[in-house]
Amino acid sequence: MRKDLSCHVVLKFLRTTDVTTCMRDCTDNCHGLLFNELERNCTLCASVKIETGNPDKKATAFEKVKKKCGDQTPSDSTKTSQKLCPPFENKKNGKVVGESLLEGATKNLTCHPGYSPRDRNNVMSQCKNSQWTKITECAIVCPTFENINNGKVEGDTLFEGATRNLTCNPGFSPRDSNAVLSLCQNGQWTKITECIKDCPQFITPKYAAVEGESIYVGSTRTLKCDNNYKPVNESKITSVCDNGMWSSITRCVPDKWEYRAFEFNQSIYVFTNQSDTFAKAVAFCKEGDGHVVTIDDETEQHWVKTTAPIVNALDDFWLGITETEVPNKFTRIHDEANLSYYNWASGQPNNAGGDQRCVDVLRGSQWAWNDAFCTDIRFIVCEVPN
Ligand SMILES: [Ca+2]
Repeated sequence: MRKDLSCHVVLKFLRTTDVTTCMRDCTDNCHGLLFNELERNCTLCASVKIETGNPDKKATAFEKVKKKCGDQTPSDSTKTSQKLCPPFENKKNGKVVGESLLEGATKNLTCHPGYSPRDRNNVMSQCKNSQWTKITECAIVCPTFENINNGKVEGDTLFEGATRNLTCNPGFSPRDSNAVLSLCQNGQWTKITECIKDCPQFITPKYAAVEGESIYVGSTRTLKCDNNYKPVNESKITSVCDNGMWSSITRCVPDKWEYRAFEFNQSIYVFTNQSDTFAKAVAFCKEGDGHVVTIDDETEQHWVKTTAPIVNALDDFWLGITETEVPNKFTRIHDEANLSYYNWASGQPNNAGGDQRCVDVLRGSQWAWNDAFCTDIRFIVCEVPN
């Protein structure tokens, strides 16, 4: 059949709605024209030239069609019944497969290795009203996902739009629970949070209550002092859990305390305006969950020496140490630790009068130490953990 298919016949078929039938019938014939060249009617043969494929063969085909059809301009009805799309522009980093330019034809996008469709649901373009519908682009694939310390990520592909879900190991929690998902976007993984160690049980300071139960990173405890107590440092009443540790929280001291407080090396030094015997001083500091100040090394001594003068009314004050059974050996009374550092004033300890078993710090001797009678009256400085 149609061994001698003429332009007239071609045009006739093109006028029919069933172009596909025409194609099938004419594939092997049609004066050596290629299958898809039959899609174009005679007046649109020019588009053959810029189609993909073998240019020489196309050009020959074009010439043939032109020669045969040159004076057979199709009718207007033919033109309107045969809409065509323009040649498809190739996609970067990918290949578009599909030859027909006819209304209704489709083209499929395949991305080159190392690339993936940005939108996997939109890889097919269709010729509609002489326009190709918009399709997605080829995006670079994401690198291998780096593991997260103390957690595990789930997800497989590295394609655009792929996800990784983070689960922290037991005893660890996500720093930001809203950022446990990473998305492959433009060849990069979006930022994902980290797994942080949970905190231990919170130890509530004395004379106070705290609210809160969770022990995850970012959890907080806020101090509320009991009646007749106040926080020694108003600016530190909240503790936050981070890296498996609670940040320092202040302590509650009796409302009636009057003092100037300074922070140094994990402690609050409460320079009170009270003075009393050593035993009373010990009891006094306990009421504020602290102890009579001790000086444990040269750094602390230096700090006391530079800070004490700031407190105008302050005079000689007690240290929280007493003499042991061994003469001139002293121990800290709050935890019974032996002392390894001393800073005696010149000529001290002299055990004057035979029973100087307590220790005070002398304003008049650059805040160096002296052994004194425990019944002496000295200022009270309390050291409260911060
Ligand atoms: Ca003395």
